[in-house]
Amino acid sequence: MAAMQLNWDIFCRVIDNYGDIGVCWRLARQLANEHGKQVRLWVDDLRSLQPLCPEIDATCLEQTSHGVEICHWSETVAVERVGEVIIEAFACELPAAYLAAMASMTPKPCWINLEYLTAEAWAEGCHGMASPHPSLPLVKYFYFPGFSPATGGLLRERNLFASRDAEIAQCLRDDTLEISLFCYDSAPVGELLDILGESPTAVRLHVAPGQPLAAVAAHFGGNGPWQRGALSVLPFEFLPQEEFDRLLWRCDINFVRGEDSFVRAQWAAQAFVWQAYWQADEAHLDKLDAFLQRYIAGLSATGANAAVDLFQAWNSGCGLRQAWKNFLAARPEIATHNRRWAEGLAGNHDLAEALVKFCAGKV
Ligand code: TRH
Repeated sequence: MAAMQLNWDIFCRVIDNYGDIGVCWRLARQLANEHGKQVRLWVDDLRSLQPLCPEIDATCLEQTSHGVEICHWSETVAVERVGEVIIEAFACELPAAYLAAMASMTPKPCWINLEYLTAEAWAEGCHGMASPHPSLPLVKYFYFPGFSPATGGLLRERNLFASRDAEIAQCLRDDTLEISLFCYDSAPVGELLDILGESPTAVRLHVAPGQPLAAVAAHFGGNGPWQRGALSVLPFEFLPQEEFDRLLWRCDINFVRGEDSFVRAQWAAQAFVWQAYWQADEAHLDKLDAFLQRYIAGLSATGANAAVDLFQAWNSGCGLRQAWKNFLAARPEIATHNRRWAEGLAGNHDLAEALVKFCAGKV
């Protein structure tokens, strides 16, 4: 029966970094584990999934992990079965043979283009829009994640807040300020390190591998760990996705980037600083402004200015020193605000659940 929509195929083409596969991997697991769907995740680059899910074998063309069937997506892939729901992540363009197989099905499958996250208002207008295929009898629907009930929501597992709160409750803490760093190499990392190195109180900076670690190593030299005054800088190995979430829960301030870590920092309900993924024509700055406008509602003028100034300084490379000072002063208010912000967002539907309902309504 079509309305059951048991078989879901998610197609993911890795452009760069870990955001595309990070989002698809979370969605695939949630659909399988919370909604009982049989999910096949087609990925063109299994090596980018492997760090997030170390159990998989990046050379194996078909395997199952966390209840998800993971298939290597090559251009010559043979189509034995077409899902009842097909998710084309980030307009990755389905293989022509697969599209033809979709078009021959009765009833037609539900075809979704899962879009990138933005807080910009236009995403609300475009969410759910239908786009008929120019020549095949198929309709594609645009699905926009977002921060308001007029969008497709954000990925949030059912037990997420309970797991987070349990982890924080059992976390043994001293007075050290714990910070995680996951950013692009365009961020003013050297300046941040200098500022943190002057801290009168203990700071522990956990540095992600790749661009963040390269930026730190370029500033300090060597491979770390490093100690500068009261600042300890600790590189960490790439963590499985659930472990990365836990790190964010345990830190007082999280520097995050892109899309998926940005959302996870919000669920962590700790202070965070976001570096947007660079886009041509400074389009990422519109994304940043749109998010900040929503996010600061409810903060005092001082708290709002502190958050806006630090996000902007981190993204532009200008004014970090003063912005950091003001942010630290406002941190208690910002941390309280972030918990409220996360709870407010959780009042909206979670993306996986909303997507299941959306697709059921398109049969
Ligand atoms: O890696 P990113 O920069 O991804 C970006 C963005 O998604 C951007 O919008 C997109 O256009 C571009 O990729 C192609 O940042 P993001 O989105 O935070 O994704 C990182 C993923 O890696 C996220 O799922 C968290 C995960 N991660 C771990 O699981 N373990 C780790 O140790 C680290 C550092 C990250």
